[in-house]
Amino acid sequence: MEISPLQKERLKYQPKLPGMLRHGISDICVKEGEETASVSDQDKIRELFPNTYGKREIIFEKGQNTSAAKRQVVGVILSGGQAPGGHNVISGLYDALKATDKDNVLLGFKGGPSGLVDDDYVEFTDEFIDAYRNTGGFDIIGSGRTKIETKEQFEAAAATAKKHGLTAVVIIGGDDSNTNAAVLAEYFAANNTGVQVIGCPKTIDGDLKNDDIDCSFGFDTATKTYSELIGNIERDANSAKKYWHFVKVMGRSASHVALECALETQPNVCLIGEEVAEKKLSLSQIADQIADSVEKRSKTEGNFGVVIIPEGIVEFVPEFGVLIREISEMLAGSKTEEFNALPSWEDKKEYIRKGLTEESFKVFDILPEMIQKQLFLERDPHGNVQVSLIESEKLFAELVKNKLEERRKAGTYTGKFSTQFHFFGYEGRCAFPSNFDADYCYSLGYNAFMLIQYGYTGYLSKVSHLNRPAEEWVAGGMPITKMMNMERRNGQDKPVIRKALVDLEGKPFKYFEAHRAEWAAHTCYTYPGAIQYYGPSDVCDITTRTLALEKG
Ligand code: FBP
Repeated sequence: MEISPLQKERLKYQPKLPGMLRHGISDICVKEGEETASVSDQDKIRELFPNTYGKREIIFEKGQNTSAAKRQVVGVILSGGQAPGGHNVISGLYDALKATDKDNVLLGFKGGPSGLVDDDYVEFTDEFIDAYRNTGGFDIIGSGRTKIETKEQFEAAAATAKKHGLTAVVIIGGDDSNTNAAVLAEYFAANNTGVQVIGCPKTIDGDLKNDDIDCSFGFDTATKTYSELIGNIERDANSAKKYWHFVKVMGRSASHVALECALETQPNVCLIGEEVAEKKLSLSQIADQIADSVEKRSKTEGNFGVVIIPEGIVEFVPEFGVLIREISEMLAGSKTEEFNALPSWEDKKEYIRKGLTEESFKVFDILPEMIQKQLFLERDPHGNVQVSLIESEKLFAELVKNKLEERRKAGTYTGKFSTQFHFFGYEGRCAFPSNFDADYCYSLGYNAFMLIQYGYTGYLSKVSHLNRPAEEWVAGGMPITKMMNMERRNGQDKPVIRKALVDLEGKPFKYFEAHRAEWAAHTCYTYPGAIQYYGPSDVCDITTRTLALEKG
C-alpha cells in the first residue's frame, strides 16, 4: 500500500514515556495512595459498585516489579468519536504486554463495544501494529457508540471473555464509555469472571478531565488543527478585508474546543456556551454582542472579522432550550406523521404556532426560515431535535445582519456585512497525532497494561503533570468510581462520570475574558500554523494553552 512521506517518517517515531516507565518492565513497582470516594452521592455510588468502590489511587515508581507472573490475554475497544492518538494507545498497550511476556495476546474488538458483545475481533501482531504507529484515526479496529447495558449484552460480553480466556479489557473512550467501563468492571467482579477492566480518557471535546485527569487525548491535536485553519482564515480576512467569517467548531456539550482555539488565534468574537447559560443570554443579546464588534470595527479596522461558535451553543441559550423541548413534545409519537403530512410550510407554521407556548413561538418566529426548517429535520431515536444539525453559524450571522439593519436605519452603522461560513470538526478528529498526543497516548496504553499486570480493575489509566516534559509525567491509576456522581438520564437516576464544562472561574476563561474586548475592537490575530512534528521542542512538543493556564 502506498503511504505518504510523512506517514513513513511517523511510523518510525518513538513516543516518549514518563520517566518512571522508562526503566524496563522489571523495574516498575506500584505505590498505593489514599482510599478514594466518589465526587458526590457517595452512599449511592458505593451501593451500586460494591466490588470496585473506594479503591486506592496508585502511582508507578522505579523499583522491583512485584506483579504476579501470569499469561495475559487482553481485549481492547475503541469507543465513541475518533480522536487523534487512539492507535498509539493500542501500540503502547501492545508493547508493554509483549515486553512483559511474548506469549501474552492482544485482541482488538471491532466497531466499538458491540465487538465484544458480538465476538468480532482481530489478533494483533507486530506487523499489524507497526503499520499504525503514530497515525491518526481509529481505522485499526473501528469504533462505535453502542453501550453495554442490557443483561443479555453483559452475558454476551462475559461469554466472549470466557471463550478467549480474556484476563482484561481496555476501553478507550469518553465520559460515557468510561462510565460503561466502570459498570462492566463491577459486573465482571460481581460475577467472579476474573476479567479486569481499565479505561483510557479519550475525546477531542476535552470534557473528560477533573482533579485527576489533566486532559483527554485528542484535544491537543484537534484544537491545533482547527487553530491552524482559523489562523489561516484570519490572515485571509485581514488580507482581503471584505468578509466576516463565522466558524463553528466541534464540541457537543462543552465549549473547551472553542475556548482553546480562541486562546490560540485571538479572534474578534468567541461564544462560550457555559457563559451564555450562566448569564441566561438570549439570542438577541448574543447577536447584539457580535454586532457591536462588527459596528466598531467597521469604523476603524474595516468590514471584516472572525467569530468562533461552539457546536453545542444553542442548547446553552435558555429560551432555545425551552423551544427545543416544546418541539420534541409537540411532535411526540404519531404527531410527527401528522405534521409531515401537512402540505405547505405555511400550514406547518400554523401547526407550530398552535403547538408552542407564546414565548417559544416568539423565539421561533425570529429565527431565519432555514433554521426554522432545520428544527424539523431528522430527529434522534429518542425523538429529540438533533441540535448538531442546526447551522448555528448561519443562525447568528442572520441575526447579526438584522441587528445591523436596525442600526443602519438608526444611523449608527454604515458598514458592509458579507459573510463566509465554516464548520471544523471532522477535519481534526483523525489528524496525525501531535507529538504531545502521540506521547500521551502511547503512555496511557503502556500504563494501562501495568495496571492490568498489577491486578487492578475499574481504574482509569492516569498520566498526569502533562504541562511538564514527558520525562516528568507521573503514571498511575485512579478508580473510575471516584469521578462519578448521580445524574438524571432519560428519566432515570444513573451513576455517571461528571462531565467537565468550561469553568468560568478557571484561568483559561479568565484570560479570555480579560482580553476579549481588545480582540473584538482591534485586529490582534495570532497564526499558530500547522502542527510541527520535527524541529525544536518548544515548537513541536508544546501542548494547549488551556493546559498551560490550568496547570501552570
Ligand atoms: P466523543 O465524545 O465520543 O469523543 O465524540 C465527540 C464528537 O467528536 C463531538 O465533538 C461531536 O459532536 C460528535 O463526536 C460527532 O459524532 P458523530 O461523528 O458520531 O456524528
